[in-house]
Amino acid sequence: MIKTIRQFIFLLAALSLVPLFLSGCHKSQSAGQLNLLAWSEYIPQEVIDGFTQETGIKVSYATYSSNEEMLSKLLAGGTQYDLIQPSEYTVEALVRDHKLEQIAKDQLPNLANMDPAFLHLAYDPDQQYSIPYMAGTVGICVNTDKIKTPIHDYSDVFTPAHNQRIVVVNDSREIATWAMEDLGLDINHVNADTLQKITPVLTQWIPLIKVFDSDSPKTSLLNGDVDLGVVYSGDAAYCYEQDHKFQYVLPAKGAHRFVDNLCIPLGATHKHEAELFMNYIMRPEVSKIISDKFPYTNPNAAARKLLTPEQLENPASYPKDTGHLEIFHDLGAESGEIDKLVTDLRAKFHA
Ligand code: N2P
Repeated sequence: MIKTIRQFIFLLAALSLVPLFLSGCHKSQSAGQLNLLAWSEYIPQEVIDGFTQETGIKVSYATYSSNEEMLSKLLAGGTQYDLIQPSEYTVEALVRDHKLEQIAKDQLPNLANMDPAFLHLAYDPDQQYSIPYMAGTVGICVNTDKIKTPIHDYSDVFTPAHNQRIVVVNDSREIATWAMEDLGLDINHVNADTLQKITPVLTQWIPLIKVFDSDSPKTSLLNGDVDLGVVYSGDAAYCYEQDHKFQYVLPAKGAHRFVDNLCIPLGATHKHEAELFMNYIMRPEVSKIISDKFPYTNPNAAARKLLTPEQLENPASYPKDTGHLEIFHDLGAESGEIDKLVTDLRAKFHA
């Protein structure tokens, strides 16, 4: 008897799966595919699901935590990606090397929603290869319950008093830039002399760091594992939303202001799907979902109108320009030298 009931239940379950299976087959035959390679913790699952639901296009979503990691995944071959999310300096390099598809702008009516301040920037003056996704800065997030001394600059973060209380983004170029800013060096021209000058500074700073985390630097701040850090503004903004004891400080000597973009790698097999996705995320109500989840600086003017006053007053999402915000340019071969320096120092102190 039990056996028969079991068989019956099994039959019912199998039958209920049939329509699902059929519709699945049907969709994969008619609908497209989009292979997305994006920063971790940047595109809400809700946005991806909404896109799939509306278009039937299945999205496969791989992540990375630095531009350099994205480039190596892109160039490694194997998986063919249709959409990538490079920062300004990486768009510059990809355009120069003819590695991007030209975007069909007639497919992007929602481009009209974007704040012109984020369009036609130097890395893509004719807006042929990129659309801005989110912008932000890399700055200092301080738990003011724990840190009572004033924090204005990198040198206030990296002091022996903060030994093993610091989180930083796990990104060699960002880390080297803080030492360059501290020494008043040009962050976009790196040579042997620069490397020699920043080495003693980084040798002091790197051993003090407890956590290297680009995926979610907010986590160790929120759970009290560390008391301050140099992190992405979106992570600091999220901490501030949770508790105003987390304050955001843009280092007085200078900080990186980034614009992350969506671009289509040359030869992408699903270019049309990629353009549909670009246009979808530029809808104000979709872009708002991104800001709700990852509170960076939203370059979509129409979406910003949908944000709450609290969101727009968040000092990490929409900071006052200190006059010392700088964008990165491609460093060419020197970027490998920087990575080697930082990686070697880390290996030395964080065995
Ligand atoms: C989101 C990553 C932010 C990108 N987790 C910094 N360019």
